[in-house]
Amino acid sequence: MQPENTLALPVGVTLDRFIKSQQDAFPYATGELSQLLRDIALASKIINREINRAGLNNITGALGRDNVQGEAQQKLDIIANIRFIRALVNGGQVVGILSEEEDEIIQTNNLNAKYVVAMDPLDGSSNIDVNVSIGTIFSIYRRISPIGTPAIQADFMQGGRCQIAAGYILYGSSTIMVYTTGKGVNGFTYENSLGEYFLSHADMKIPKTGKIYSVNEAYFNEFPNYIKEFIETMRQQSDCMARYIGSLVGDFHRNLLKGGIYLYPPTRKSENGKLRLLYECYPLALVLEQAGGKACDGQKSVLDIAPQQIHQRSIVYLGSEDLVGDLAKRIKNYNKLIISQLESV
Ligand code: FDP
Repeated sequence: MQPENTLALPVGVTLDRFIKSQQDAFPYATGELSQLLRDIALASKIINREINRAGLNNITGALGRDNVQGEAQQKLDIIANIRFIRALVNGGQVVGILSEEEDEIIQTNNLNAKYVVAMDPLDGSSNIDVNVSIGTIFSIYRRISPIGTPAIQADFMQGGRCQIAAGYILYGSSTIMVYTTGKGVNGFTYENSLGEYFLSHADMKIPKTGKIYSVNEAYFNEFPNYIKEFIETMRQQSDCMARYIGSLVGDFHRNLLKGGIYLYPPTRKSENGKLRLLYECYPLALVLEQAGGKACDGQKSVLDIAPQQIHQRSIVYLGSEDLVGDLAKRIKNYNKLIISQLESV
């Protein structure tokens, strides 16, 4: 006979309970950040549902207009944008939202709210129509504008180290929400039948080194020499692997679990890189640093880049400490060489 205690095994720790237990560790916490994280989780569940029905609902394909970055907006980009904004407006904890899909910051009219959110509601849009993993990335700041007034751009331009929470949702073979509030990184897998996220990846740590490099090699000939040399060195290692989905959240998540490096170097088309500092690079850099990895733009830590514009782009190298460290060293040596060559002219 099956022992009774194996008949109904515990389902695990839900995201809500986890958030609550973290909040209880801070005696003066008011619960507003916890509510905001729940609102983000709720929006992601709705988007997860939309994505799963995408092929059936006539919501794939381009909308026929470009976003502020000049990129063709997909219908699902817009749906995710609306869903997130609605969840954050109704949740009441956010005074302003910066979205990849909107030129200007969005005022929620929750004038007494303490927080602002910068987000890419649906990243990797070129993958939507072909059933490849896509993601949401978010970054949370405590506002610096006075309570009772609308959000201002400066609320979003505080710099990466001022983020009080950041994370992403990956809609992949399963849906997972990974986030940090500056005390480690935890991942929660979505259980469709219960409609709940459950803690599945506690205290995530990226391996110190790795064998995977993720870069769009179609641009190889355009990369600076130090990037070409770095890639050549990786290729020479036994069991090295090139893995590039072309969907940032998917590439990032795989490397976080397995160890590796994601590179978006300067190219002819994107001299300053392609990825957006405020709602792609900063949040992933915070997750990475909290998980023991490194994020840099070749000169400095991504979190130390001073923001100039809300939709600014950045060169970015994200990954295992040893790999990003090695690349940063090469870039430094290359820059020294250039300076000494210029001085000797
Ligand atoms: P996409 O243009 O499809 O939205 O954030 C932009 C992004 O995707 C990332 O998700 C992805 O890693 C990268 O661009 C892919 O760019 P390339 O096609 O230039 O490699």
